[in-house]
Amino acid sequence: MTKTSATKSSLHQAPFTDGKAAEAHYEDTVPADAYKLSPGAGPAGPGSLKTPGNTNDKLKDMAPFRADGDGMGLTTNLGVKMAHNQNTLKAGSRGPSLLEDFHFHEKLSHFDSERIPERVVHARGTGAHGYFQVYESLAEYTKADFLQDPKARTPVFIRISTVQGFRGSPDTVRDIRGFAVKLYTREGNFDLVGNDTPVFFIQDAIKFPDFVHAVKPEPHNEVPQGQSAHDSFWDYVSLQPETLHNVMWHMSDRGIPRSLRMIEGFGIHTYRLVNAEGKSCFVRFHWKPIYGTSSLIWDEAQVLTGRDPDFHRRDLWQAIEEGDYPEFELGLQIIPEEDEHKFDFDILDATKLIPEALVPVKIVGKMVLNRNPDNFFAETEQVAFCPANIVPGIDFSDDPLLQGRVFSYVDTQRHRLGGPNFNELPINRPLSPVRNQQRDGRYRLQIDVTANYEPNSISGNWPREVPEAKKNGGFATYPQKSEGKKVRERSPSFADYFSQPRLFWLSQTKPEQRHIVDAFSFELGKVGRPYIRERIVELLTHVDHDLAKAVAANLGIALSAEQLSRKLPKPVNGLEKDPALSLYAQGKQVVKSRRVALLVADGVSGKSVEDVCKALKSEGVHPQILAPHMGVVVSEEGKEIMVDGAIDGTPSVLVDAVIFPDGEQSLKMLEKNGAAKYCLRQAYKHLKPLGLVGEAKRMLKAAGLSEDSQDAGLVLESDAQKLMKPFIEAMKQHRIWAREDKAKDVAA
Ligand code: HDE
Repeated sequence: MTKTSATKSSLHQAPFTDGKAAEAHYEDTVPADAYKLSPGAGPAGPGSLKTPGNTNDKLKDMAPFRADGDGMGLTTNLGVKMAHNQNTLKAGSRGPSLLEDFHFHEKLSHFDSERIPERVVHARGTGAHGYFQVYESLAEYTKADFLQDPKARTPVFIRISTVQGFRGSPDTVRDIRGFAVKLYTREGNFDLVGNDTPVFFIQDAIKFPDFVHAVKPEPHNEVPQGQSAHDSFWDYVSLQPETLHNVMWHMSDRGIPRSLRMIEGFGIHTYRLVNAEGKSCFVRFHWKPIYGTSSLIWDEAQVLTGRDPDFHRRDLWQAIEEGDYPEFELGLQIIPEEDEHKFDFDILDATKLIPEALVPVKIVGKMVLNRNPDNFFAETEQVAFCPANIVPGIDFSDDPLLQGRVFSYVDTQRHRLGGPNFNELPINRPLSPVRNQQRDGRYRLQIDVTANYEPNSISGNWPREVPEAKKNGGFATYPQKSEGKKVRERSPSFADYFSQPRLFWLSQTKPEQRHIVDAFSFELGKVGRPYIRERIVELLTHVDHDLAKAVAANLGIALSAEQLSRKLPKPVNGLEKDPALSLYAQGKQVVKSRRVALLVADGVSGKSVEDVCKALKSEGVHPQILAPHMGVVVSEEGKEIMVDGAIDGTPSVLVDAVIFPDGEQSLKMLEKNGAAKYCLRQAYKHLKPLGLVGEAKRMLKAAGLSEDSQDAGLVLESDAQKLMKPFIEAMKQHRIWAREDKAKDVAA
């Protein structure tokens, strides 16, 4: 008989009433150290405790019988080695195939079942492994184990996704990005399933299917893919003004990020933190990218959907392979319980952000992504995130959107991953032990041996509840006071739809504002029904007159005097602007890890190339040598230079900046090379820094640009060493916004 089964029967125990009593009671029945977190303990059981857990130990009994893996032989799914894998079994080499070919049947039928349903939203995504580490203990706010010890690393898996498109849709479409992080803590999995905007489109989860139906491709022809530029989306927006705030973010440059390493992540909802004393505060979670925030140019994003539909996925992968590990700092906006009502908006409303200028983001730790998945399907596709996955020390607020999400994710995952046991898949499996009375179902991996009900006496009433405790206790919901009539109503405190969109608009830099106008104009230009376009412009008149006027002008809509004299919302808690809402208002960009193309041909100045590469590498920037052909080019000094890509296969949209090194022969060839000239013109149009060393300034004329085009980002210098300082400075601007008007006049 095992240790716990010898303890007192707990069949007739009174329910626990308070933490202390529970702790005492608990110690009475289970050895005191039973629940010590033992890092080595696998999911099978409590390690130190010799109790019948729900274990896979029985599998060990088979170990002596296992065959040695001999060589790399091919087998069936049942381990039978196969002598043939290229020809089906036939009656004669030209004869009919035979029904007995079990290997053929297995191979084909497994293949036939390879696909699972894609996610109903966020189908297109890419993942990475890494770890999270807190900078200093957050015991003051939370007892969550993974937020206590600055020396401890918690493994993470992250999946960043677009929302609208199908699994094979392009990466660079205008969309919100999902930002889902699974932290495999020693107290169970904590999933922070957020987006790259701090607000959501709707206030109540019951609207989600309507919203998603509206934004997804139109039902009659499944057009458009990966786009919100169509009637049903804008129809919905026009009828649901609560969507407008997230729509502003969506129409801003945030909708077309330069890289998934350069986006912010937001938990959006207000959550609770609870410390060991049971004191709670509200919190909003932020992920701040170490690589800064930056976006693509809209035309560039569209070109990329064809030239490299996997642009973001590839960028993330390459960065990890090259050691430019994406890093995001975790930030918390802490709101003491007593401050819940001190804002002009309701902190339970997910369409409202809490301006950082009002509640600063406290940076508390860092996530580093340092390992690519080994298998896309097993990891990125099968990973199941769920806002219901929280750990002791973290709890929900009454945000009605969050509460609906707690239900929806597990529900969809049962459908998508084929049953209730998806958390046993390697990517979802927690690092902490799993013991309970849940049983069976499709694809059960665990071999359960304890009693399948509680209370029980046949397994020593094991496993049983773990009382709440100051440290490493069981999860217990924060005892928030809650009472009210059952109603289907929205709180009047959710009713203001325009103040925050206005704050967002006013906080943008001039170029960002221009892009928002362009994005509204582009999207609404694709809307066939004029009355939908008019209703959106009407909504914009409540946000800002300049914005509404500019969009209306592009759509050929005349605004009435009443629309133009509409009273605008007042500042949010007195705040007119918050630079944290802009991508660019807060200063320079990080150049490390960016890519610069050097266009060369035979006869290029080797010294020029060397100087450029040296200067770039010293900033952590990756030079890419592009030439009319693959292989090598021979410099004017007679040295071979390895080519990284052919110019026509590596368009300028794949890099952040372009340099033409010096060298008479090389330039003569490039002046006649259409792809090289196109590269220069396209990079100019996309506002990228350009460097022309020495005689390379001739390329301007060849590309149909003039020396008048010169600006802070079009750097002409007699030698590479002189060029690199201003060139790197220009790269720190990310794009040369001052060029934008001039660039519009240049033909594509
Ligand atoms: Fe989701 N969402 N969502 N969502 N969501 C899903 O779950 C849902 C919402 C988010 O990479 C689905 O497993 C409802 C807000 C991300 O696997 C589904 C509501 C935020 C991902 C679902 C919301 C998100 C999802 C589809 C309204 C940001 C991708 C597949 C209450 C805070 C996770 C799946 C991944 C995925 C439901 C609103 C983010 C259908 C009902 C708000 C990042 O269950």
